[in-house]
Amino acid sequence: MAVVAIALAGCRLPSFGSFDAPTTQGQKTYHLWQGFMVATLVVGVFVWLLIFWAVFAYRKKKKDGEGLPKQTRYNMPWEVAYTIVPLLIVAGLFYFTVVAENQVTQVVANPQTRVTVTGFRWGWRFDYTDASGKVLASVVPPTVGQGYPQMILPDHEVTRVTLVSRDVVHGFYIPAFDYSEYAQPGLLNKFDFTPTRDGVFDGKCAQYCGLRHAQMLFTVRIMSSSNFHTWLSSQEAKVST
Ligand SMILES: [Cu+2]
Repeated sequence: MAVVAIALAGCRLPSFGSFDAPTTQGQKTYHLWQGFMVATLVVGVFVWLLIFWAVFAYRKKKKDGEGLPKQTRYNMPWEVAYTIVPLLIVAGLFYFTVVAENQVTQVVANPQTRVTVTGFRWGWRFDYTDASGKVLASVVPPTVGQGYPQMILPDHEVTRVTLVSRDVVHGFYIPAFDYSEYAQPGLLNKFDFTPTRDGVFDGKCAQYCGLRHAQMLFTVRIMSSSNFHTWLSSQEAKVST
């Protein structure tokens, strides 16, 4: 059933409340979600049909006397079947989840762009570096009340995000990407984003971290690779002067 569900996920299915993510990684999660929802619907409709069939076929009729009707129990083949079939369904969902998670967390050896994202009370900063760790550009939060910082990503290129926290645990969450990751002090969480279309998306802290947690907002802008690299070089000039 799960196999059918995942196969169906390739078609134009509704989003079922999730986001049609603008990254190849987010697409894996998106399709997993669609597969889960189709599997859920198949099971749900099957159960509803059984319920309505039982309600109508075994309703109390005129010819039935008083008292309980014939009681049926201990049907071994059926009991074994309805134990094993759900176990198989859960095993299938588990399998596809592991496959999708591995695809989402897979990192390439040589990403074109690297950005260190630092969460702190209460904001985010984005430091673009080269492979050696030299800072090429920094996006820091504007002064309070002057808007929120923006992380810029190049389209159709791999960007390695190294996520860290300066103080407590924060949640780096971009709903439209179908992705969330903890920013933890003393830990470097690494993952890749490979954007597939331009746009601006909202991000926020998803882990309650104190008084101004609600102000830990940011946006993500995906722009063409050429525009991105023009922007990056203009920032490099600023950093070096
Ligand atoms: Cu936070």
